[in-house]
Amino acid sequence: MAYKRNIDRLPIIPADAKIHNVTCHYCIVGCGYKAYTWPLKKQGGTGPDDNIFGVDLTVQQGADTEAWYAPSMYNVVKQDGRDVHLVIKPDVECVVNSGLGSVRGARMAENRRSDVTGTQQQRLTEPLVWRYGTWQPTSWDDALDLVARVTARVIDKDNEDDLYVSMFDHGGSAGGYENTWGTGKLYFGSMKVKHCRIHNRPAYNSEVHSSRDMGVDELNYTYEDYQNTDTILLVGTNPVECQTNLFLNHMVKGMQNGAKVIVVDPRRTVTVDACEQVAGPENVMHLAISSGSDLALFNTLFTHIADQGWVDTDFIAGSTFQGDIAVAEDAAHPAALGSFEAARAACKMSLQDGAAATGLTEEQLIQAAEWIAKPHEDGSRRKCVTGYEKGIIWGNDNYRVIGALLNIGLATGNVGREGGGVCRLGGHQEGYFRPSDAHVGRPAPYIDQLIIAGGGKVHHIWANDHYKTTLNAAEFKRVYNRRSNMVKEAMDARAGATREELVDAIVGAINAGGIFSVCVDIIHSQIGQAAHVILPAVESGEMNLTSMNGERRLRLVEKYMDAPGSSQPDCIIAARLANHLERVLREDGRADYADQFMGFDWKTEEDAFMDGYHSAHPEVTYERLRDAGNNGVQEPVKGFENGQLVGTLRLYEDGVFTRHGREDGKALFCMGAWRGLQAPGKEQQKAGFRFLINNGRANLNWQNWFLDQKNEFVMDRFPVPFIQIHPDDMGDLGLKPGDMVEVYNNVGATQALVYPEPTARRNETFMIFGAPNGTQGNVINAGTNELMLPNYKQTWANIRKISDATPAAARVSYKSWEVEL
Ligand SMILES: Nc1nc2c(c(=O)[nH]1)N[C@H]1C(S)=C(S)[C@@H](COP(=O)(O)OP(=O)(O)OC[C@H]3O[C@@H](n4cnc5c(=O)[nH]c(N)nc54)[C@H](O)[C@@H]3O)O[C@H]1N2
Ligand SMILES: Nc1nc2c(c(=O)[nH]1)N[C@H]1C(S)=C(S)[C@@H](COP(=O)(O)OP(=O)(O)OC[C@H]3O[C@@H](n4cnc5c(=O)[nH]c(N)nc54)[C@H](O)[C@@H]3O)O[C@H]1N2
Ligand code: SF4
Ligand SMILES: [Mo]
Repeated sequence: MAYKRNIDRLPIIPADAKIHNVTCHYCIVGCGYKAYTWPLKKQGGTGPDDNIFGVDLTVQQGADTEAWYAPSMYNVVKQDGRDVHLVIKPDVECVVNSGLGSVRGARMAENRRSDVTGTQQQRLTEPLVWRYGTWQPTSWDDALDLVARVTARVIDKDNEDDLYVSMFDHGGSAGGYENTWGTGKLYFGSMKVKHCRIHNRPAYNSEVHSSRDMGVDELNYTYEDYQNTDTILLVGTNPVECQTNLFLNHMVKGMQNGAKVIVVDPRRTVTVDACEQVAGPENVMHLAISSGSDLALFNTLFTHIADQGWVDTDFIAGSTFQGDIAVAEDAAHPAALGSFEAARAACKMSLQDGAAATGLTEEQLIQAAEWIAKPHEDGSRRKCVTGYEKGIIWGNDNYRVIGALLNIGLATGNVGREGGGVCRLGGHQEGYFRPSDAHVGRPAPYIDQLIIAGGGKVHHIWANDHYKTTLNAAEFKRVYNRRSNMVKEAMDARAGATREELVDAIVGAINAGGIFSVCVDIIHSQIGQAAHVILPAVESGEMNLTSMNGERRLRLVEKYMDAPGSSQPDCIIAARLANHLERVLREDGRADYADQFMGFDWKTEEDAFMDGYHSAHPEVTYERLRDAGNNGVQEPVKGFENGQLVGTLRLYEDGVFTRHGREDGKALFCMGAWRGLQAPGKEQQKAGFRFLINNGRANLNWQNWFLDQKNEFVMDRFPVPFIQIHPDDMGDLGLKPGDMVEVYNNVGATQALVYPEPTARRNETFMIFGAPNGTQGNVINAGTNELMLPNYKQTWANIRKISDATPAAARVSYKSWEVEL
């Protein structure tokens, strides 16, 4: 058990503690927190003048008191070189979370690196270079010189195709406007790297091509829309566990105000359970569709709603494309786009066919259509807000499915209206600001497959770990280990050589099929085990960082602690790498090319912010964001009036749709008919293996466990990844709770601990993704949609027992996750 959990007292925050604005850097919701710091040798007192809360702490506080914090919200960290107490607690004034925390955000403090309390000692403190058969610590100049020299050998002014880049495109945990600009300016400004991919998918593309092509930005509402709507439609998302305070602070209020809820998910989630408890089961529909059948569902609902005349004819006439086809189906558009009537014809699906494809009853389909679109008795329009996420983004036929869902929102006039919106619920926070990526092309190159086929000579990796989180991961790791080892062996063979000799040796190994790998991370990750140079980055809180949340709320996280060792913000690492590339190219006599790497004389993250985001949004500065506090401003920022930034509550309130870049400002409908499991190899896998290996997230774990793996609270709960299985299936396989199983199929294998789940359907399991000791991605095949969107969710495999529960697994509770709220 973590030491703090046994602690019986914590220091009182003194009245004069320093206060910093913090947006939780984990999920998209971006809850407001305050970080309090004060010198180690000082403590507050119980008197109202002696503590930050200004209350008499000798008396019992009320249940909702703010004058409180939990052990997980406390740590001792360095600030300006001195030890300070740190408390990071939820901010009641923040409209996003109104003082709520979550099991992730409320542990931000305990997950900071501390030399006093010993937390997160895994954090990297200095650059490491592969030398003498292992990783050796070194200076930034030494490490970056090697990276620059090797990189410079494989790139040229008009050909950067041998440099492969994997980079985050988000805000919050890594990313942020500073860091996406730093990396973006380097790879898309100085260079035009086309062999790049994003942290969560094997290409540089959009998660929601169709929404954008239809003219609709995917984050178009404001969270309040959940509070004043008639129906909340949740598709392929599990907000209790993944967007926790959006659920608790906004969706729950909506249900309390009378909203009905429809959840589209093949499995019963804790979200379904929580909605039933809040709204009453009669106001909640769980559409437990067959895995991957969303398109059939949406096309059927669209057809029925249109046939009943429950559409918003004024909106369709005024704000959507009139005519037939606006964009034809082609290699870049997996469905044609056009008018409402054209889409109605193309998507036509009867209740009978819809029921057959989804496994639902016709009654369920009719009721869902009524809850979404049937006007009120007085004839007024029904409001419906739609939130969707990875169940369809990483699901079957991404382009058509998202298009079909948006068709319903557009047809019913629910985009750009109060109580409406068709939005991604989101993953990380957002913070994208980069030069154009048009040179990448569409469809974008499938980077993982190219690497597996021997492509790429130098690979720069920024804040992601494909070993744990990509698809076809077993094959990727096998090839990547072999290719990076070729370079390690060449380096080992030249131990003691000069820099020039070493670079020659590396380039020799690269040309023989090796890959030189540079990993920028905050810990020594799994793909980092294959890397030759490891560069330590800082996290949110160790730098100033701007990002926006799922309702486009832009905030500044103020730096409240020192970075470990010599680690640097990602934007500064990108700048120093650019500086070194410029120098090396100039030394090489390639002055023209070297000139392209100028403009990186940033000293701080604020310099990067001013050079990037601020240049396009001149009214936004750190100072103004600091003043805007944890409520920030909703993008797009329209101006600065009376000392305040002026934002935008909701997009498209004027009924003009622009995301596709069309001059007419009209939204398009998507003409994508249902076509079964679309990605290559999925139908065969489904036919060949017994169990659906549905996969995704759980409340406690954050992403690939990069911090979790050194956090006792998390590891005590799940020492290894779980797989939820119906007890009768467990019986068939001779399994007990906690047993270790191997999950295997035609592309790979992985392992997990068995967690009984009585609400699961037979032969349908759910496994947590991204764990360090059981990568679910090992059993996902390489199949993507036409635009290289991975289909992580539709995976089938067999299961066999490996061992009885290990001692760590035997201690775990296997109780139901459905708890009384
Ligand atoms: N099977 C399956 N696979 C999936 C998914 C799924 O649902 N199922 N989901 C996909 C999705 S949506 C996502 S987002 C991805 C996640 O995949 P990844 O992006 O690979 O996973 P993260 O855990 O977000 O990776 C964060 C890495 O960045 C490092 N890091 C954290 N903060 C910083 C920082 O400030 N700077 C730097 N340089 N490094 C930092 C961490 O140590 C960690 O190694 O997984 C995808 N893969
Ligand atoms: N606790 C926690 N929260 C997180 C994260 C985390 O790691 N931990 N990661 C963040 C990130 S980066 C992301 S992208 C988001 C993801 O947030 P979500 O998308 O909400 O989470 P997932 O668990 O990936 O998938 C959501 C649901 O999709 C369902 N699903 C599977 N197949 C299908 C299908 O065919 N159709 C439909 N309709 N549904 C299907 C799954 O059963 C699952 O319940 O979460 C963010 N929040
Ligand atoms: S809901 Fe998301 S943003 Fe809010 S505290 Fe939890 S992890 Fe952080
Ligand atoms: Mo994500």
